[in-house]
Amino acid sequence: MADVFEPRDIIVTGGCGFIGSNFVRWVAANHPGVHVTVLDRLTYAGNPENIAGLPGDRVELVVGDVCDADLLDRLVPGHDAIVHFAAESHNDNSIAGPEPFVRTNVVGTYRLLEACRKYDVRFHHVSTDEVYGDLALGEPRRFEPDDPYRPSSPYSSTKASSDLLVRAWHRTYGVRATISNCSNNYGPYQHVEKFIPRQVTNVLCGARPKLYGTGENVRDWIHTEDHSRAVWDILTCGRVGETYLVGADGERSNKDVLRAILELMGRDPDDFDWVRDRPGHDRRYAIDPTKLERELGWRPLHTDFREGLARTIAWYEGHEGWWRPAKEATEAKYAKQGQ
Ligand code: NAD
Ligand code: TDX
Repeated sequence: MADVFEPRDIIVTGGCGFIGSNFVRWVAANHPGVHVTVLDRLTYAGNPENIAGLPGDRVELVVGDVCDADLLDRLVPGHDAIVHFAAESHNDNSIAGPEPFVRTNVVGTYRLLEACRKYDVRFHHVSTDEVYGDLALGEPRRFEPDDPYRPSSPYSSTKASSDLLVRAWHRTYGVRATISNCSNNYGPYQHVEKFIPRQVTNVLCGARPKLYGTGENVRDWIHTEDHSRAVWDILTCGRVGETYLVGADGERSNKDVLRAILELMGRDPDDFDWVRDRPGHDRRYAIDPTKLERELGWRPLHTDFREGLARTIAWYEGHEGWWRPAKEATEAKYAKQGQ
C-alpha cells in the first residue's frame, strides 16, 4: 500500500450528478473533517437537490464548466485534490449527438489535468469498464487493468481518450493521478434515462418497461455506495499512476434485472416491450476487482443485489417529485429513437 494521502479540501466535479452526489454525501457522512467544493455545470443530468441539506460549511456548490480554464485558475489553487466525476454519461445520447461528449469528457479532462499540473494538485479520474470494449456472453474472462482499450460507443471512446490523457499527464508531467474504471452503478438519484430507473419509473407511471434487442446483454452491477468507498480508498491509499478496476461480482442479463424489477413491483415479469436495439450494443461487461481487493482491502458491502434493487425501487416510489420533472422529456427522446 502507498503512503496514506489525507486530503482536507477537495473539488468534486460532477457532484450534482448520480454517482458524484452519492460520493459527496458519503464523504460528508464519513469524513467530516474534509471540505468539498462541488464543481458542476448543472446540465440536464445535474440537480442541486441531490446534495441539498448537507452542512454549508463543509459542502459548497460552484456552478461552472470543467472546460473553463479561467474558472479553474481561480478555483483550483489551495485545494489538495480533484475527484473528477463530471461527464456526459449516457451511451444512447452519445449515439444521437456525440459532440458534447467530446467536449466535456475529453477537453474537460484535459483542462483539469492542466490545472493539476499548474497547481500541483492530486487528481482522481472516475472512469468506466466500457473503455475495454465488451466480452462474449458466457466466457469466463473478466476485464483486468492492463487489458487493451477497445471502446465501442462515442461515450466510451471519449472516456477512453480521457483515461489516456490522465496516463500521459502522469508519465510526462508527473501529475499525481489515479484512475478507477467501474462497472454499472445502481442506487438512488440515478437519472431516469438509465436502465433501472427508466423501468421502475415506467411501471410507476403505468407505462410498459422497454428492453433493447434480445435482452441477453450482461451488465456487472455495483451499488453506488460501494463505488464511493472504492474511490475514497484509491484517492487516499492507492498508488499514484495506477489504474484500479471496481466491481462487485454483479453480472446479470438485462432481461433478468427487468424481470426482478417487475416481480419486486408486484407485476407480471413478462409485462414489458421489446424495442429497437442500441447500435453497437456491447454484449457483456465483467470486472475482476482483485487488484483493488488485494492492495487496498476494499470489499463491496452491498452484496445482495435483489435487496439493493428493492431499496432502490422504494427510493423512486418515495421521490416522485425528484424524478417526475425529467420523465416526460426523457421518454419523448426515446420515442423518437424507436426505443
Ligand atoms: P451523470 O450524468 O448522472 O452526472 C454527470 C454530472 O456531470 C452532472 O451533474 C452534470 O451536470 C455534470 N457535468 C456534465 N458536463 C459538465 C461540465 N462540462 N462541467 C461541469 N459539470 C458537468 O453521470 P454519472 O452516472 O453519475 O457518472 C459519473 C461519472 O462516473 C462519469 O464520469 C461516468 O463516466 C462514470 N461512470 C459511470 C457509471 C454508471 O454506471 N453510471 C459507471 C462507471 C463510471
Ligand atoms: O430502456 C432501456 N432498455 C435497455 O434494455 C435502457 C435505457 C437500457 N437498456 C439496456 C442497455 C444496456 O445493455 O440496459 C443496459 C444498461 O443500459 P444503461 O443504463 O444505458 O447503461 P450502460 O450503457 O451499460 O452504461 C452505464 O454503465 C457504464 C452508464 O450509463 C455509463 O455511464 C457507465 O460508464
